[in-house]
Amino acid sequence: MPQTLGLFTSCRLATMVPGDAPYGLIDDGAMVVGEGRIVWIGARGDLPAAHAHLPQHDLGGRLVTPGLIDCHTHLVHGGNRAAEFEQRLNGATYEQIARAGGGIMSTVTATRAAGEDDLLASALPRVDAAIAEGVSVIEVKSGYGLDRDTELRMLRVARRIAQIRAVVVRTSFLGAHAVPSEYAGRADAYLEEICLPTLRAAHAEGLVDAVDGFCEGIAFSVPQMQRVFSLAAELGLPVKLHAEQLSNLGGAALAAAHGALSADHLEYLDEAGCRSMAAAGTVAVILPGAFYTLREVQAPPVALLRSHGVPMAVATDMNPGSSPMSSLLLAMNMACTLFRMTPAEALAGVTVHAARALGLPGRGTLAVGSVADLAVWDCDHPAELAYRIGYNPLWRRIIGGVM
Ligand code: DI6
Ligand code: FE
Repeated sequence: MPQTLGLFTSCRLATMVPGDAPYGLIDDGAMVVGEGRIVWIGARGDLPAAHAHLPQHDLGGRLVTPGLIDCHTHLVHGGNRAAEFEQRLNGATYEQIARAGGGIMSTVTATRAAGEDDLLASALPRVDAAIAEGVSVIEVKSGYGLDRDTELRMLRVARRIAQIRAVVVRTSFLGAHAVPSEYAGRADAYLEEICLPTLRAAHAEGLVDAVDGFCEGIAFSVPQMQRVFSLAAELGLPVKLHAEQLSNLGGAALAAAHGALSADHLEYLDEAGCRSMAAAGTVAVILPGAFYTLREVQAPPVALLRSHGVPMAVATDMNPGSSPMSSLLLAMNMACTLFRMTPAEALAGVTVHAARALGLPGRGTLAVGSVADLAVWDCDHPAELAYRIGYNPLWRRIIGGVM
């Protein structure tokens, strides 16, 4: 729908354009938006006379950032695992719970049992929590079906979210998330008979934007992930990977060798893996919610990633087991407090670098040509976004330049 030009004034702009001032900050900014995109942006005093008489929106001196991007979630799933949380706090171990059919398989069971409408209904409050914090793009993975019908159903639900909420959804096929109990001890057979054919089917239905996997001792090995990535390449789909979360299997180097958009978690990443990621331009997605929930002790090597110039994104990993967290603002705070990222890195991690982790040019920064999806905050300075805990200063989102 064509839109007339509009002018936003009286705002502090955190453009997040790399290389500029910290946060790409413009103190007294102005922004001209048309057709859903930014047409002009800069200091108010530099506004060209041609734009000065456009209809004006006064933002009351508030802070404007790009709409936030949560680039790693498992938000479509059945049930929850609060009972297991309670069991663990009453002394049961994760292994005991898993052996009793709990853990990830309990979510698989609940997800398989849920119809498409039920899955959608249970996902929406989580989506709405993200939107309420200024999120305008959210990634959603499959991976709790582990059979053809349920994997496809999860991805259809993800697509439906974008039809009923003002949010962009990017899907990742995560059939290689876990080996389902009916294939216990037969991971290769699961890949051959279920995972790979389901990826083809999901792609044929237009349900897949990227291909993901869980490369870990308890999940899939490097050679197994290689098979999944080969099919992704054949289908022309970009890849990403849960890598080095609980141990170092060399997953990050594998991902980088396949030109991955991102490698995610990375607590056990070593310098060689870091170099491979830097050379390939693969984004490191930092997920403090899982680290916190699992009470991990080895933090991802943030200083190493920084020194090698690997772009770092930050995401919630919103999932019912290892990261039952929907707050991207809290993820930013945790990335700073637990991992010593700076507030500027945390904000870049949920904007410009998150966009890159999803392969979305034209998002995550405020620049001429960028999509005018904005978050407007009752804040003076962008460091406030990562600083507070459990406090949401969002004033409103502006989607496609529309107030
Ligand atoms: N890494 C994780 O921590 C989660 N998935 C993954 O690939 C675990 C998901 C769950 O416990 O449900
Ligand atoms: Fe995950």
